[in-house]
Amino acid sequence: MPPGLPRHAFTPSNFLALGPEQSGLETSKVVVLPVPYDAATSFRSGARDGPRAIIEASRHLEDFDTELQREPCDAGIHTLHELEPTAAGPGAMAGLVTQAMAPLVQQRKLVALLGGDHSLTPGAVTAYRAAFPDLSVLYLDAHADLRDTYQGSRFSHACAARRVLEQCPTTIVGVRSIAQEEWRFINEQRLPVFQWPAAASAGLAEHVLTTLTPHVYVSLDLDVLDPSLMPAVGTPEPGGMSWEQVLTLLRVVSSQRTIVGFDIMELAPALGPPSCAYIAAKLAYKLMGYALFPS
Ligand SMILES: [Mn+2]
Repeated sequence: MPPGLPRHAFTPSNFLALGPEQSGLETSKVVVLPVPYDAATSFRSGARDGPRAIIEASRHLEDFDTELQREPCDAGIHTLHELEPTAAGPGAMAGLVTQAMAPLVQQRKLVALLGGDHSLTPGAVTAYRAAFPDLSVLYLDAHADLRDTYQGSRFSHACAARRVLEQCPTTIVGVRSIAQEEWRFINEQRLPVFQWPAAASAGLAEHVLTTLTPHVYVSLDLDVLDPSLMPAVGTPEPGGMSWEQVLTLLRVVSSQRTIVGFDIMELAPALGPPSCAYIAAKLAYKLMGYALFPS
């Protein structure tokens, strides 16, 4: 920073607007990877603007987490530059995500992928699966994303959970929109898919836990939340999970399993009020806190 001005005259543009002592790559346990890519969406696009909006909104969060009674940013949060999209298609883009994340995962960083559309998640899981052979994925989404192909592509965001399932056990929670072919596939394979609101009960978290291995990657499509809270998504579905239901599930999972990485996907900020980017940022910071300091 230029000499002659006090440090508080400059707001860092990283996640949580952290100063250099809390955001160096070497010393940070958490690494934020923004990926402004939405070429694989099917309805309304705009998720390419999600990462920037989340990081911008995160500067308005308090560092202190009242539930955990500590500042998770004490572990250090480094924000990478945005990963540049490729025009070679979502399969190639997911490959770039794997490449970008692999060295970070090898260093046991907690990588927080900010999307971007859900087609990026299989690439993140590839990086984590290489480092944690017993990995499982907790996949929160209004949609099952289990089609084998969609609109001519195996790498559409509507196929993301199918591509994840090919790599490791996958548990899907919050589903309330499903194609008949997905319905048949779920029943044939006896997949752990918790449909909403039918699965909403006090025992949900314990039931979900029985499906998860010791190391868990959390993939969260923001459309799992009810659209009254989170309208800024490309494919909103009524009847979704509440803020408290999502946090309770994640907190219980973090207390019984190790959350090694996560993503927050599909925020399309132009499709809703500014509160949506703030909610997405807060969710990312809550997940960092749960993963770093399990209660
Ligand atoms: Mn979805």
